[in-house]
Amino acid sequence: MNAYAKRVFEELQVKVPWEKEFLQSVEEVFESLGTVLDENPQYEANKVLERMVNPERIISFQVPWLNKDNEIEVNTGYRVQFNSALGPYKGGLRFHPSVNLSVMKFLAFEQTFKDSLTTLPMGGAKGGSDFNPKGTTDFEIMNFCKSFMRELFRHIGPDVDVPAGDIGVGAREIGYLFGEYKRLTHRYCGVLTGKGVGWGGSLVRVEATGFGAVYFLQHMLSLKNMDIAGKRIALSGFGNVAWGAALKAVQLGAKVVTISGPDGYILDEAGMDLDKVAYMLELRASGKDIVAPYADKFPGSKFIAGRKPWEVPVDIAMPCATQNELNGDDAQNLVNNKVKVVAEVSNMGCRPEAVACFQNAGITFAPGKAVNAGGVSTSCLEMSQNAGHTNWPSEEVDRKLHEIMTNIHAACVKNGKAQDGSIDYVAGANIAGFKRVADAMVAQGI
Ligand code: 2IT
Repeated sequence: MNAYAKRVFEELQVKVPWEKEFLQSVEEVFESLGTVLDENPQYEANKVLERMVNPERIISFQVPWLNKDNEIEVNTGYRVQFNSALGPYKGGLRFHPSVNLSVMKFLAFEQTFKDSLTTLPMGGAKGGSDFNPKGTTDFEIMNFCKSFMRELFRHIGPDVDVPAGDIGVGAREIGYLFGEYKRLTHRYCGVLTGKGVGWGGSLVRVEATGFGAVYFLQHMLSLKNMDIAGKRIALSGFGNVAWGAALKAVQLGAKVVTISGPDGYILDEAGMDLDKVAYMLELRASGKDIVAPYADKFPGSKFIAGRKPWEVPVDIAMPCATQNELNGDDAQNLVNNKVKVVAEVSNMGCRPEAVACFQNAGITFAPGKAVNAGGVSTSCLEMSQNAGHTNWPSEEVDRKLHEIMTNIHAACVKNGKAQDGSIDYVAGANIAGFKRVADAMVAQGI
C-alpha cells in the first residue's frame, strides 16, 4: 500500500477498530491506489483520503413503531451521507437485523465509488435500520416505514439525497416511505427511486441490477472469447438482484443451476427456465426467507440444507446475496472445480481471501461496485424522468442501462489493464471511481 494511504488507513484502524466491514472496504480501495497517489501529489496536499474516509454527515435516529399486537417496538434508523462531490447523495436503504453503523459506512463508502463509476451525477450514501422484516405483517411494515420517514424526511430531497431500496426494501416499502414523505412535505417529487411504475417509477428499475450485472458479465466473457449461452452459472440469493440476474441469464441461454437462501441452496441440474425464475418472486413474497419449497415445486431439483452453492462445479459464479458471503474456502472450491469467471453482484460479497484466491489462480474476478452499478444507474434514469416530468419506454431505459454498463466495463479495462494484458477489475474499478471523486473534491476546496 502507498505510504500516504497506509498512514490514513492506520489512523482509521486506531479510530474505529470495531468497524470491521468499513475498514475492510477502505483497505480494499486503498490497496488499488498506489500509482494514482504517487502520480498526483495534490491528493495528499488536499487531504483527500482523510476526507474520503470521514462521512460528511451521519444521521442516526430512533424509530418507534406499533406492532400488530399494539405493542411499541423500537429500532435504530441510519442515513450515512458519505460524499457529495459528484452530486446529491444517492444510495439504498437496507432493513435487516445485521445493520449497524459499520455496515452502513462500508455500504456508503462503496456507493461513493460505484456512483462515480457510472459517470452520472450522484454522490454516495446509504441508510436503513436493524428492523427485521422476516415474519412481519404488511400492517407492521407500513407502520415501520412511516415512522422511519417521520425522521428521515428532513434530511432528504430530490436535489439533496435520494434514497432507494436495498435488502429488505422493495417497491412496497418505497411506496409507504413515499406516501409519508409526501404527506409531511406537501410535495410530490423524485425524492426516492424504485417507486411503482404507475406513480413515478421507471420501467426496468426492478430488473436493472441483475440485468446490468449480466451485461457486465457478457463483456467479461467476450474478452475471454466466451459466450454466455450454455454456460453453467451458480447464483446465490433469491431476492430482487438474484431474480434479475437469473432472468437475463436464462433469456440469453445460460444454465442457472443454483439459487440460495439463509436455509441452504437449491441445486437444479436441469437449469432454470422462465417459470422457475418467476417462482423466485413467489418465494420472496412468502416473507419466510427460505428457498427449500423450490425443491418440492420442481421435481428434479434438490434442496441442500445449511450449505452454500459454491461447492457446485460451474463456469461462472455470481454471488447475489450479501457482504462476505463467499469466503476463502468457497473460492478454493470454485477454483478446484474450474470456475472461469466470477462476477460479484452483492456489495463486497467476497472476503479479501476469496478475491486473492481467484486472482492468484488467474480467474477473472470483477467487484460488486462495478458489476451491480446498473441498479443505481437506473435509479438516476428514474430521477431524470421525474425531473423532466416524463416516462421513457422500457427499450429506451434498457438501452441506456446497457450503454452505461458497457462504459463501466471499458473504464475498468482502461484503468485495470496489467503489463501482461490481463485485467485487474478490482484495481480498474477503484481507480476509475476514485479519480472522479478526488478531482471534484480538489476542485471544490474545503
Ligand atoms: O447497492 C445499491 O447500489 C443499491 N442498493 C441501489 C441504490 C440506488 O440508489 O438505486
